[in-house]
Amino acid sequence: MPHKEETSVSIKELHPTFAAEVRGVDFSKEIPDDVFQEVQEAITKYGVVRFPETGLDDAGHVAFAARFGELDDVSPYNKQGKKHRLPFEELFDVSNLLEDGSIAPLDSHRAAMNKGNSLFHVDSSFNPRRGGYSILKAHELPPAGTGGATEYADTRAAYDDLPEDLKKELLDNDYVACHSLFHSRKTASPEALPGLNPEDHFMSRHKLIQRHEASGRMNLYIASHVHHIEGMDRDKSRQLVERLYTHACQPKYVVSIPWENAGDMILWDNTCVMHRATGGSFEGKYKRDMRRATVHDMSSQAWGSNEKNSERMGYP
Ligand SMILES: O=C(O)CCC(=O)C(=O)O
Ligand SMILES: [Fe+2]
Repeated sequence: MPHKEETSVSIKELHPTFAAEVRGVDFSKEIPDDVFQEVQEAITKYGVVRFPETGLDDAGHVAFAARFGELDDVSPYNKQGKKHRLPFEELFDVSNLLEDGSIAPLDSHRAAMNKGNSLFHVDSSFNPRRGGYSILKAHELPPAGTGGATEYADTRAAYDDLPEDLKKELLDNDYVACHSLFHSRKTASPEALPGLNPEDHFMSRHKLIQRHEASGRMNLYIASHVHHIEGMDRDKSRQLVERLYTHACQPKYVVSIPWENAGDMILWDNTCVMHRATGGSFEGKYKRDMRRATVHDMSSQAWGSNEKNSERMGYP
């Protein structure tokens, strides 16, 4: 074994099976290759990596994300007539703010669409090419103690713990799940998007059980976006999706990571963990300005069973 030089990086585990905090990465300058490699090893192993107080601005955030691969952007959302508040198309606005920077009223369409993020999900599984890494940074936070943590669920551990007979059924049948952004939005806010039937729109198809290539471990690729299992009787499909989703969302697979300071950043791998936003007393009262860059998945499973095209979903 060649001797590996020590870097400044230190790792603290945040949960018994996944998620870690990484300190000692100096974001104020170009990150050396050996440090970046340690970050890659950490995200492969832990699925979620928290970097406290990065000091990164929007441009630095986008540049860091771009080191992982090709970035997704917000153009499909803006095609629907929305104005983008942020200076980069590669930054998704997951704040509780309107386009003019004011707090979105709780009864606004913006708040209704944001509610979808409070269900455990993976990013962009509803597009032909799914999301790989997401990198979320706090720009402005509500006062401490008013809520707004982000939670993560370990879907590799959830798969490992499934009963053997269910695992066998899943593997033998190699089920494909159909994902829709409209479905999760309607689940979270049934009154929003009236007259819109997810079944009239594109659904992205991805294998329900797949190997997470970077770690070699099996993963249950499920999310609030899953509308049904292809080719399965609808009642049976609903029961199976509900059973697997409820299983993966159990508290024992979940870690809650609070945001402490502006500049805190969390990197996660959508192909082996789910995540969700949580509410709190800040809602409707204080700004929570969160910005996210998402890297297109680059594994062999990135496109699932979808046609390779640049179509992506957005909502009105
Ligand atoms: O606001 C959060 O805590 C998470 C939002 C979200 O789902 C995302 O950034 O992908
Ligand atoms: Fe998300």
